[in-house]
Amino acid sequence: PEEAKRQATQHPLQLEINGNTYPTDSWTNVTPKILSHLGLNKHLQRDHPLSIIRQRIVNYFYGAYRNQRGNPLFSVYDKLSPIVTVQQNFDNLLIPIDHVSRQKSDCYYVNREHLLRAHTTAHQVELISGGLDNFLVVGEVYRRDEIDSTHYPVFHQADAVRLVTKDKLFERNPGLELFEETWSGSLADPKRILPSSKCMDQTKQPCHTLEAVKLMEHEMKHVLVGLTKDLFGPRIKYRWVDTYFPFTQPSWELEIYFKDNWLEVLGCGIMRHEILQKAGVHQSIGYAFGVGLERLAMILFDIPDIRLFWSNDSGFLSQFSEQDLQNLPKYKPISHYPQCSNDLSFWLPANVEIDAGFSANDFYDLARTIAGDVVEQISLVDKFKHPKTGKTSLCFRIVYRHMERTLTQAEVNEIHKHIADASVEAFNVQIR
Ligand code: FA5
Ligand code: MG
Repeated sequence: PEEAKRQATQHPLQLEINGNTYPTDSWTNVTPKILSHLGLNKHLQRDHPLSIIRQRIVNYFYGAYRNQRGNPLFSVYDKLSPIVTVQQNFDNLLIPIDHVSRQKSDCYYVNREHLLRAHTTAHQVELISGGLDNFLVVGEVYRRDEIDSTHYPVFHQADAVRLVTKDKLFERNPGLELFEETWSGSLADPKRILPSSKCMDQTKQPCHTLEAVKLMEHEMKHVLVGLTKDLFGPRIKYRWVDTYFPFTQPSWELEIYFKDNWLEVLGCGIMRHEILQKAGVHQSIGYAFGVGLERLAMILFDIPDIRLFWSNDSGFLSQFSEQDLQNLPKYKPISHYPQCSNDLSFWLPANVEIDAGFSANDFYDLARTIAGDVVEQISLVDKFKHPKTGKTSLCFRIVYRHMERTLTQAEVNEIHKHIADASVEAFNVQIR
């Protein structure tokens, strides 16, 4: 615990990751606990439920698009390093410089220049620049987030890009055009990333013709509904919801109706033409989408807790097999160990408030680094300001549960104490 505390509260001068050395700086916020996920490749592990979902998606795309010789059109990249540059994860995708998703409180930064990818879309531009026009990217992504049964700071995504030329798109309607005649061919300098507020614009991009956009939209939605029906069965209820992504316009989310709720499963849209231009593609239009694998797997296998995907327990892993990809078994809980809930209350230092000098995500990371996966859930249950001192008091409820055995109260108390001590050290708080 002493070592965990030290590691959680300060960083070495440099980090050695996958044989590369990265200098640390004031942006560094990756923790050893988070870095321990690199290379685990659950999406490639034989018989793992995430690997089974990956294969179902890849096989669906292999079947949906074939060339004249009958070979799959799409190629798959599932071993790309999750350490990417700020340029790959944000700039290349036209994500505004002041966009919330860039914040230190939302991402795991190795340093000012490098981070653990927050979406598999980060690889889009390098692959297109390399000449690819139909591809899938699968891998784990990293986001700082709350902790509960459906949120874990590492999860998996599959992304796809499909580019088509005028001749291909209008095979049956020669004479139609991808680009407006009135369009000069130049767009705003794609290297200039402007600050801008998140605004939804479902109109087509000015450079595209309406025919081209409508045909692409139709093809994309047809394929994605096909994938959804392949996974959830032909009778699944779904709907399209307009949304905003900086890298697509127009953009949609696909939701499915599951257990009396609409659940978002993927995001997609018509690729911004500036991105293609930057990657050296001038004569094509493209669609792109990104889907989360855990969300699909939790529904399809009836897996109740997202942490189970990281379990090495043979009682869990032995329940799944890639022998029969079409027949997905329902997960049978091994056993239910009791939860144990402890509250931790403290005063923030004077003049410090939540999101002004103290971030709840920093506390979640500290707790996770010290206690590991026995922390099932953390929630902020109380917050108030002392009328006289002006100091802010916070109360976090930490729910402990071991995945494989019963924790004793004494064990929990000891872990809880370590978290309290480390909080004092890291955030200069005063335990109440
Ligand atoms: C993205 O990550 C976009 N890059 C997707 C995209 C790609 C849009 C290409 C357009 C073109 P979003 O943050 O909504 O978007 O995540 C995409 C999907 O990942 C979600 O629909 C969901 O299935 C999954 N996902 C997102 N956050 C979580 C989470 N915390 N836990 C589990 N799954 C998640
Ligand atoms: Mg979303």
